[in-house]
Amino acid sequence: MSVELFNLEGKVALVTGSTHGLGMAMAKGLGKAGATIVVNGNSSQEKIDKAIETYKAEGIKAVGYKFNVANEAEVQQNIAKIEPEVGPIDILVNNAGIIKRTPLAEMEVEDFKQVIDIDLVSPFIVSKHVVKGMIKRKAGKIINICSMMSELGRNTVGAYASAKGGLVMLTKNMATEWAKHNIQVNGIGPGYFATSQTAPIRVDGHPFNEFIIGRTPAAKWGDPDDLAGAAIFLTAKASDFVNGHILYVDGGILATIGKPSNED
Ligand code: GCO
Repeated sequence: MSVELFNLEGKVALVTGSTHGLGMAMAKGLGKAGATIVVNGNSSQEKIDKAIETYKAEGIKAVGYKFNVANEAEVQQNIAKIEPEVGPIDILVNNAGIIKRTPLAEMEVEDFKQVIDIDLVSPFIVSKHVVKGMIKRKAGKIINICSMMSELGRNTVGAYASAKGGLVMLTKNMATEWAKHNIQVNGIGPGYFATSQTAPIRVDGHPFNEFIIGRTPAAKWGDPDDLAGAAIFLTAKASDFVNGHILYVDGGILATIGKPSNED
């Protein structure tokens, strides 16, 4: 097995929502494998600048672009700047996402639509504008960040689950249309990870915290760094014939029905 299979030296990787959390952990993995990271966020320039410092402190080449992935005009303008300023985008990770935890019967339509817009429509928008260059160059790697909720339901996260379920089919359809151009489009489905998004349901004593630990064969929350290997694999030469696949990184949750609470 050659290390070349996992080498990203000379590649440019745009990772949306990479100022913190899973996006940052995956982007760091790609950066350490040699890629230049295009860091994206939409909350503030300060947050992006701070993230860039964190990447650079770890020896990673990183540049920042603030834009809203759900706004096509902003996406288009920024992609048009990134390509001449940093280089052609070889790798795109559609990671930016939000969650709203509200029972469906009480959820405002506007809130439901906002979740679909950011978690499902924006991977389409960003990919649409990045893939044009990939098609011209006859090479590209795209990862869509899916979820346990791509496969399973859970009370209060219906909008998020609808978007993440849709994202699996978007991944398969992108792979179907773009594979002939030597573009691989795959998904990563993270299980339950310790991030700011899960902070409210991870606190000690919260019933959900214990539930997840009991439900996960690995018996723990994932560490965001556990995702780096999957991200490197799906953006490197090692995965050149892997297309339309969802790689679940979940400590085994989807492999099992779970166990009664009185069982070891
Ligand atoms: C929830 C969690 C999940 C995770 C993750 C699981 O409320 O159930 O927030 O949805 O964020 O996507 O894979």
